[in-house]
Amino acid sequence: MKSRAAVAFGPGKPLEIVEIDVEPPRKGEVLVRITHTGVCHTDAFTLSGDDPEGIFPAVLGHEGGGIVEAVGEGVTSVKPGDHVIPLYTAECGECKFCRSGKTNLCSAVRTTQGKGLMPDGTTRFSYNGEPIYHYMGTSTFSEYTVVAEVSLAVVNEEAPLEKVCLLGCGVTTGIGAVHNTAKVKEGDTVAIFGLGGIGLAAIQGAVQAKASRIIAIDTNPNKFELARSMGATDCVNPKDHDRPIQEVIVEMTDGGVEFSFECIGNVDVMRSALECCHKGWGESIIIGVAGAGQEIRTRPFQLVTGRVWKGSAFGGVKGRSQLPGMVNDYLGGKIDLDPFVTHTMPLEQINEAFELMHEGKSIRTVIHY
Ligand code: NAD
Ligand code: AHE
Ligand code: ZN
Repeated sequence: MKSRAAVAFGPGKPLEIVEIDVEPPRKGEVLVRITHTGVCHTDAFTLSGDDPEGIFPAVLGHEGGGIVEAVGEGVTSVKPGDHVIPLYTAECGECKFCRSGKTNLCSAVRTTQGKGLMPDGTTRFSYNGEPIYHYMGTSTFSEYTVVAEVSLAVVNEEAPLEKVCLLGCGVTTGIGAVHNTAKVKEGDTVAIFGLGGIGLAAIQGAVQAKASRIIAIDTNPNKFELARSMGATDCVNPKDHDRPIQEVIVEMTDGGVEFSFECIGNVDVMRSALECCHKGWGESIIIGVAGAGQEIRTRPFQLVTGRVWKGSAFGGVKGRSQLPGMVNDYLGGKIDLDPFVTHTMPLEQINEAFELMHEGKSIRTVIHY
C-alpha cells in the first residue's frame, strides 16, 4: 500500500514528505494507521547524524498513537480497530530481561530494531523500489507503519490519541524516571536539568511524589513560567552564575539534593547533575541521550562518598503492562498532558516542528495525518 511519510534521506537534511510503499505485516507483525505523533529531541538527535545507531534513509518518529489496520499471521493480542501506542521498548514477557523483574529493557526485537529492520531482518518500507529503514521499532512519521506485536500497547479507546501519543515517549519517560528509577518519596528534594518535554514530565512526577523542593534548571529562561506552573519551586539559569551550577544547588539545599535528573543529553551537565547530589545518598539519573564518542566524567571520589549515578530508558516503564494504566490515569486526571502540547500541525509541516524545538520555542509539537 501507499503511505504518506516524512523520510530522513540523510543526516542533517530536512525530512522529505513523499509517498512510500508499505508491505503487509508478516508473522508476528501489525500494520498500524498512525493518527498522531509527537516530535521528541531523540528524533532530532538521530537526524543530526550523532546517533551511533542512525541509519538512512529511514522513517523516524517514536512518540505516536494510532489504530490497528491489519495483523499478520499468529498475532493474537491486538486486532483491527484497537487503539495502540507503539513502543520503542518492547515487552515480550518471555526474554531474560522481561522475566528478571529488574528492568523494562526487553531483548526480543532490540537487535534488529537497532539496525532499522523488522525482527526477520527485512524492511517493510521502500521508495522507488529502494529500501527505507525503520526507526526504534516504531517509525511513526509514516501514516501507515508496521511494528512487532510485542511493540504495541493497547490503550483505552476513549483516550484522545492527539494527547496520549505523548505517553509513547516524553511524558512517560520523565514521570517514570521519577517513580520507577529514582523512586522519589514525599519530602525529597530534586533538581531537574533541562525543561523540555522530558524535564517538565519529571517535574510532574516529582509533584506526584510530593517532593518538597523541585529545582528546575535551564539556560533558556523562557522555560521557567511553564516549569513554575507545573510545580517547580525554584528556577535557576546557569548563565546567571559565575561558578559551577552544582555549587549553587548544593548551597541552596544545605549540601545537595536527594535526586537529580539530566534531561538534556549534555555530558558536562550530567557531571553537574551528579555533583549537585547530597553526599552519602544523593542519586543522579541520566535520561538525556548523548552523541557518538561522548563520555561522562567525574572524580571517583564523588561516588566513593556515596553519590549514585543511574540511567533510565522510557522511565523504566514496561509498555504493554503499564502504559494502558497511564492512559487511564490521564483520563482520570492523574496525569496532565495538555501543557506539553504547545503546537499542532499536519505532517507536511513537520520540519517546522524540528525548527521550533531547536529554537527552544516548543515543548511538544503533535503532528496529525
Ligand atoms: P528538548 O530539546 O525539548 O529540551 C531540552 C532542554 O534542555 C531545553 O529546554 C534546553 O533549553 C535545555 N538545555 C540545553 N542545554 C542546556 C544546558 N547546558 N543547561 C541547561 N539546560 C539546557 O528535549 P526533550 O525532548 O525534552 O529531550 C531531552 C533529552 O532526553 C534528549 O537528550 C532526548 O534525546 C532524551 N530522551 C531520553 C529518553 C530516555 O528514555 N532515556 C526518552 C526521551 C528523550
Ligand atoms: N541509539 C543511541 C541511544 C539512544 C537511546 O539511548 N535511546 C533511549 C530512548 S530515547 C527516546 O527518546 C533508550 O531507551 N535507550 C535504550 C535502548 O534500548 O535503546 C545510541 O547511543 O546508540
Ligand atoms: Zn523520545
